[in-house]
Amino acid sequence: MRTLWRNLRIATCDEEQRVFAPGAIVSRDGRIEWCGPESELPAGLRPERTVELAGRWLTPGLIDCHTHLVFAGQRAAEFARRSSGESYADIARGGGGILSTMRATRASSEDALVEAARPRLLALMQEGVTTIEIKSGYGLELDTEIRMLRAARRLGAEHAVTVSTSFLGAHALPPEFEGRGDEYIETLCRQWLPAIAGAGLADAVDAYCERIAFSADQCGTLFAAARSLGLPVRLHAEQLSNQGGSLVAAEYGALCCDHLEYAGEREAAAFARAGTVAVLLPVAFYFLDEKQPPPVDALRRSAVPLAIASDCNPGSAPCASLLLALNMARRLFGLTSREVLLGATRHAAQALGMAGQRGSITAGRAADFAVWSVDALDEIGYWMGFNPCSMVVKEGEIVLERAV
Ligand code: DI6
Ligand code: FE
Repeated sequence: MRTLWRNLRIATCDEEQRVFAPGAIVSRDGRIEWCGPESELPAGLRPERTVELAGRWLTPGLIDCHTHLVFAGQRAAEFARRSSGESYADIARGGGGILSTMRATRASSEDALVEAARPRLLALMQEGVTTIEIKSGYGLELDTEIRMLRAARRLGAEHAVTVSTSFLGAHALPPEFEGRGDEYIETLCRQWLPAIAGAGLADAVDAYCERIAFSADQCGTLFAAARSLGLPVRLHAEQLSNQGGSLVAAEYGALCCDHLEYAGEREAAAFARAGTVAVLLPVAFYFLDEKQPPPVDALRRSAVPLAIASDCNPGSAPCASLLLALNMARRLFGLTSREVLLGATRHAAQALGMAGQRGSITAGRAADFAVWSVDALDEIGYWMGFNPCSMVVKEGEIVLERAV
C-alpha cells in the first residue's frame, strides 16, 4: 500500500535537521519512500491513499531508549520513607529498593507481568512513542529474567510498537549470592547470558555500575562475555557516584551510557571516541532529589549524541511519560528544544543500534510518525501533564488518533 501524507510541517530529525513546511511524505509497505517539500512531490508516485494533515507538525515516532517497563508491584512506601529523610542507597542496602521489586516480580506470572506493564506502555504510546527499550533486571534468577524478557517481547507483538530488549541480570546482587558478587557475574557470563542469547531474548546487555551494585571491573567481565556472544552492551553509569563504568563501557564500544551525573570531561571524550550515546534520565535525577546534573557542556563540546529517556521504573522514576522527561531535560539540565527532540528520535535510535532503521524521516527508514497539535515545534518538551500528540503512525498505518 502506498500512502501520501500531505499538508504537514515536517521535522525530519535527519543529519541536516531539515524542516519541510508544507511537506509531504510517501510511505510504502511500512517504509518511507519519499519525503520533501510538497511542491516537489514526484509525479510518478501514485498513492492509493491520501492522508491530509491540515498543517500539523509531524516528527519521527518517539523512541524511549531506557525503561524498566516490566515489573510487578510498586514502591510508594519507599517514596514516603525517602520523604522523611532515608536515602535511596540506604533503603537498597537494607534489602528494599531493587530487591523489593525483585521479590514481587519473582512471584508474578508472565501474564501478570504483561498486564501490569500494558497500561504504562499504552500511556507512552499515546505520546507518540513507536519504539521502546525494555530491560529485565528484577528477576535476578534465570527463570524470572527470562519471564521478564518474554513479557517484553509479548508487549511488542501485541501492540503497534517496536520493543528492543536488554538483559540486565547485573542490576543488583540477589540474596542467593550475598557476599559473592564475582561469582554472580561468572554465573551470568557462563550460564545465563548464553541461555538468554541462545533464546534470542536480548538485543543488548546492560548492567548497573554503582557502589550499591557492581564494580567497573565486574561490568567489564560481563561485557567481554556479551561481546563473545555478539551482543552489544550499554551501561547505567555514574548515577550516584563515579565508579569508572563509563570508561569501561566506552572500551567495549557501548551503544550508550546512561545517567552520567558524576561523569565529566574524560568520560565525554571516551564516548566521542567510541561512538557511544549519552542517555540522560532527568526523571530519576528529579525523583531522587539529586543535586549534581550530568556534564552537558562537556558532552556537547565532545559532540557526543544526547538522548533522553523516561527510565520508567518503580524506584527512581515512576513515570510513564517521555514528554515529561523531555520537559525535565530542558528545565533541569538546560537542554534545548532541538536537543530534546533529537534525543527522543535519532539519537535514541542510535542508542538502540537502530540508527539505520528508525528515528528520522528519511527515505528507507520505517514510516513511524508522531503528529502534533501544536503551533510551534518547541512545544515538545514545554507542556507538562498535557499531551499534544494527535496521531501515531506505525510502519505506515495510523494506530492511534486523539482529539487535541
Ligand atoms: N538505575 C535506575 O534508574 C533504575 N535502575 C538503575 O540501575 C532504578 C531501579 C529501581 O530502583 O528499581
Ligand atoms: Fe534504569
